[in-house]
Parts: sequence; structure tokens; C-alpha cells
Amino acid sequence: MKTYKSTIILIGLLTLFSLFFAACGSTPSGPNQVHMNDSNFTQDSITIKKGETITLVNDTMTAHIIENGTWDTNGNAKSGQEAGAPKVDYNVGGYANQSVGPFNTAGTFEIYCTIHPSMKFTIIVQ
Ligand SMILES: [Cu+2]
Repeated sequence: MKTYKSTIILIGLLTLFSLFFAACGSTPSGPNQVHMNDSNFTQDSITIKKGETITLVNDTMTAHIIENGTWDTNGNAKSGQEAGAPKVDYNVGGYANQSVGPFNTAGTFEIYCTIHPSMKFTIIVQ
């Protein structure tokens, strides 16, 4: 009977714990939020002003490795940092946020996820 009660309490605590983290994930902070699901960005691009940063918001438990570069139309990863682009090399864990930038040079910059084919994003800096 004692073990049974302990188990119920443990389950209760775990439920509270997961609700707490779900709440954290749904109320991210930071400018220019760009959301990610379990295999892609939820939008293709964003337009920002020079000097601004973007905030990657991971809405699922799937981690993403975000770097400078893109996926080409043949499904090949193309690593590369454009002139004027900030260095991007982040492992964004489940339900985590990651600030990227600042983007101090006007232009078009590509970032991509190295583990999810076709998961790519364009930052247009004006
Ligand atoms: Cu990914």
C-alpha cells in the first residue's frame, strides 16, 4: 500500500514537471521569433533590419543542429557562411530557444538544419 501511494505521488510530480516545461515552451521570449517543428521551420524566411537578431524557437522535443548553409534542390547539404553573416553553429535542444545574430550586414543569409533534409531558412537583412 505504501509503494502504491508513492507511485501515485511520483506520477503526480512527473505530470506537474511536464506541464511546467510545456508552459515554458509555449511562451518563448526574444525578438523576430522563428518557430521549428520536428522536421522543419514553420516559415521559409524572415525580413529584419540591420543589427537585429532572430530567435529560433523549438516547439517540439526534436533537437536541431542549425548552421550556416542550405539544402540544394537535389537534397544535398551545402555548408557555407556568406560574407557578412554571423557564425551560426547551434545545437537547439527540444523546446529550447536560440538567439542568432546580430545580422549587421544587409543581404540574404541562409541557415539550415544539418540533420533534417530540406530544413532551411532565409534571413533577409535590410
Ligand atoms: Cu532539424
